[in-house]
Amino acid sequence: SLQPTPEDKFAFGLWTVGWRERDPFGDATRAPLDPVRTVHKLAELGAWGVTFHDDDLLAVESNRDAAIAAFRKALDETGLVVPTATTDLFKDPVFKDGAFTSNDRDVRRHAMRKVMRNIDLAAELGAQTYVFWGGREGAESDAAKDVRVALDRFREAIDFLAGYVKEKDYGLRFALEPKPNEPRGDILLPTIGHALGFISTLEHADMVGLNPEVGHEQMAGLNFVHGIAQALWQGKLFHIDLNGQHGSRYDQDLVFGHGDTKSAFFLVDLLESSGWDGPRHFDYKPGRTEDAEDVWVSAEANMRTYLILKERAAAFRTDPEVQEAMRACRIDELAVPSIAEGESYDSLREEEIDLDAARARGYHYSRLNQLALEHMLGKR
Ligand code: 3MF
Ligand code: MG
Ligand code: MG
Ligand code: MG
Repeated sequence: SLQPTPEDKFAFGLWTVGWRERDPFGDATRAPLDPVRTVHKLAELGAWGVTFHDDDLLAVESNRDAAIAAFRKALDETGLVVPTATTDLFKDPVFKDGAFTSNDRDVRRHAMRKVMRNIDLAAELGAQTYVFWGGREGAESDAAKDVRVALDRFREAIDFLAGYVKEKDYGLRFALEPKPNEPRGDILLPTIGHALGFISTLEHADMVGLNPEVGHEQMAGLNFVHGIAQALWQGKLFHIDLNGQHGSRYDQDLVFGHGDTKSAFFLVDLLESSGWDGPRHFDYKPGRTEDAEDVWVSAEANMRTYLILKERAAAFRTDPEVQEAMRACRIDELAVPSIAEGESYDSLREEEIDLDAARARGYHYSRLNQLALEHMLGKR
């Protein structure tokens, strides 16, 4: 069915539907949205979870305790869960040169305090994942920042905060969110690959993984499905930000599937066939043109698109013609180890390949690709 239910594990950030659509050229086009209303509305639409930056809770109530109490009450009333939380380390001008990697040491210490305070709240609300998007960790000039030293400070902050979570026994895991640029000219940990490399150097590497976002990898011209596959392969997909993007331009944060739809199809196919049981978390922005009601139409569209693609991907996988086409492509042969168990170096050296036959052999991918497209378009 295309009606979302909590079993689908759909989650939205408060900052997504709550985005007021300020941009560098224009003022907000929508009024602030009360997080309490968001929680009720998301539950009504069949979502399962809601996520937030510390400051998102203050959208209409500036008293932090009152804001948290109202949010908690809405969660209790609706049964919506908080799988994930994060820190706003980008909006306040104090972070203009970065948070964990600002050249200003006082700012770095302030950033860590801000994170610790919200980690306490995240743990209280039962979150399992704490996300870090280092939106201001970067530079516009290669002369402005010693990147090697900045990475030392980045690592210091993540190690320190991971140590804090372990000491408190919160059971939270960290998920780093790569992004190549915007709002900084260049952001540290720009891609999934950079972030995986960084994580391998951490003291508490076991509890740190990734929160990749569709549009962020596509901004860098990369294949998101390949990035997610490698993150899964390394056991480092801890969370995911689903949205849409048209290639390498500014961060569009479109509705899921409203960008590169074919990539979205193969992404859902990968998540579903790999048994991903984490949140299907949407990090999109309703368009600047949309009014207060359109916001909910766009929220629904994310979930509906996911469910349609899930249906289409399952049909693709179970179609006997597709299975036959996959065999013709020898996709199963890739699962056979290249070297047999216990095989000697000499045995490999002595074997010969019929080069002319191998050169001539086709892989028949066009047929398979077309079958995928036809399933995706509902033609099969
Ligand atoms: C920016 C983002 C961020 C992160 C968020 C959670 C504001 O492009 O994607 O959204 O997802 O900070 O870490
Ligand atoms: Mg984005
Ligand atoms: Mg974004
Ligand atoms: Mg994101």
